[in-house]
Amino acid sequence: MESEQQDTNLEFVPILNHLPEIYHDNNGEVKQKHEGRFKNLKDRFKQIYGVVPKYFCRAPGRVNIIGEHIDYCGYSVLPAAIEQDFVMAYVLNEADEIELNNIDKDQYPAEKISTDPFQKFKEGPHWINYFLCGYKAVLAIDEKYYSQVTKPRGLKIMIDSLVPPAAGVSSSSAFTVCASIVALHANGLETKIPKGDLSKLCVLAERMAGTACGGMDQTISIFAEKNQAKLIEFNPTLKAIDVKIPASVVLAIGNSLTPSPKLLTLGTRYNKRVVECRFALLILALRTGDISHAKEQKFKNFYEFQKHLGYSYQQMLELVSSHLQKGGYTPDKVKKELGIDDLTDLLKDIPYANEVISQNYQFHLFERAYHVFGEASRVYEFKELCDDETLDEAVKVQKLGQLMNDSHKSCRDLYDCSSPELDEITQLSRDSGALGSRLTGAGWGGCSVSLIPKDNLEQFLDKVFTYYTKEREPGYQLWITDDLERYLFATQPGKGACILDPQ
Ligand code: NG1
Ligand code: MG
Repeated sequence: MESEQQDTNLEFVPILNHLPEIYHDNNGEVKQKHEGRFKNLKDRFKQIYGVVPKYFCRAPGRVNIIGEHIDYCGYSVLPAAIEQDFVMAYVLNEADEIELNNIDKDQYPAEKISTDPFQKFKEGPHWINYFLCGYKAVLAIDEKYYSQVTKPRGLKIMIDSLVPPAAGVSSSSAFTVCASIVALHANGLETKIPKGDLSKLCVLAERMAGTACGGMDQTISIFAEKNQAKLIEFNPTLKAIDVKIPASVVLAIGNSLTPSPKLLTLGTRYNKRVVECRFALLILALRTGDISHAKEQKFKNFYEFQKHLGYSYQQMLELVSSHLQKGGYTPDKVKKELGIDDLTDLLKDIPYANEVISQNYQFHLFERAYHVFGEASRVYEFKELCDDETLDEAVKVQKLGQLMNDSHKSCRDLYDCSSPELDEITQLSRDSGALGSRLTGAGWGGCSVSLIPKDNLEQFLDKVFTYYTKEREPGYQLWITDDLERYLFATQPGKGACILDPQ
């Protein structure tokens, strides 16, 4: 039976006692691995701070099963949390400062910051900014919440993350969410901010740090439940609805080994796509209504526009075909279409919009819009197939796989967010027995997700491992060779963020 989180205002981030319980799987393997990890974290904490940590907070990364680059257009997406998570061990600090150490001290050297939630982000893409995102989310964005804290508490924190960075499995949001919950807990707000508000605040905070993101990653990291994928609906209200992936299949994640550092490429990749969707929306609104639709920005996103028209996804696709041109628009052409001289006014809420405009000559409005409406419709088809109890299982999983393949094709050909390596690993996955395979997350590198019949899993993994052992061009980096399972692994939907009480 489908259970829905109807009212996000009734739920708070849980505090669980008994540390490794959430990491159990049916044969106990996962538990053992994590026990070692937590012991190491405690030991390192003691070495650095001279005391044992009082609490642990953890927030998972995610895999997006289907629904790519549509959350910021207002449409629903279908992710699941992965087992890999961010963990912060912590104690309160009597001094008014926050000390942060990371198990990986070479990549992430120690930092000390003040407890002022209104402090500026560091210049450039510094890792501490993700901590600040979570911290600000709770203590600097919504006065209703932060006014309840007279003096933010100092903290001593040790971080350990198993979420691969820059890989499309949302390490940034796992970091942000984890930091936000530590800030909640340290300042006595854990029973004051409902999960739904917390995830919206984390989205706003990540946008302050530069990415014009939607809300998929933060919401799934907070709302995920073990063995449940979720349909995340942002409209008309935020909901996380259970989706049962059929029992005969399993999901596997494969890292393409090409990192996709989002904050370094905002102007030409992620935020550019957000700008392209905005231009497409404004032109379509103008063509179907009066000039005020565009000038007054009556619709915040494609979802609101579609709702206003009362159109089906098919009708939206037809609208795109009749009113937008293939092959790109120059900024001057966009201005001409909209009958205005200055584009910046229409992009005020999009971070780095000026960089986007100055760095690009072509904006692919037809292609981006056509992807969005097709993908939004595939998400609901996927959910309906999963819910259909009358359909033969073999037919069902074959259709689910096809939707994932269609999604990849659309990301590659229309949204232009794939890469040669992602195309290679998704094709290899299909050739190795996957029913469907696609890029997951923002793309341009990072990971693939594949749907595999459970009975074929071993064979599938054996064949796809050749991606990692294959000879490649000199200079092509395969940065870990002794633990290939970090790059290719089967995954079950995992549990959402929580505070772990080791007592
Ligand atoms: P990743 O791939 O984890 O950076 C990003 C966005 C999502 C969503 C996807 C594409 C962030 C924090 N998340 O995820 O909101 O738009 O891309 O579907 O930027
Ligand atoms: Mg990210």
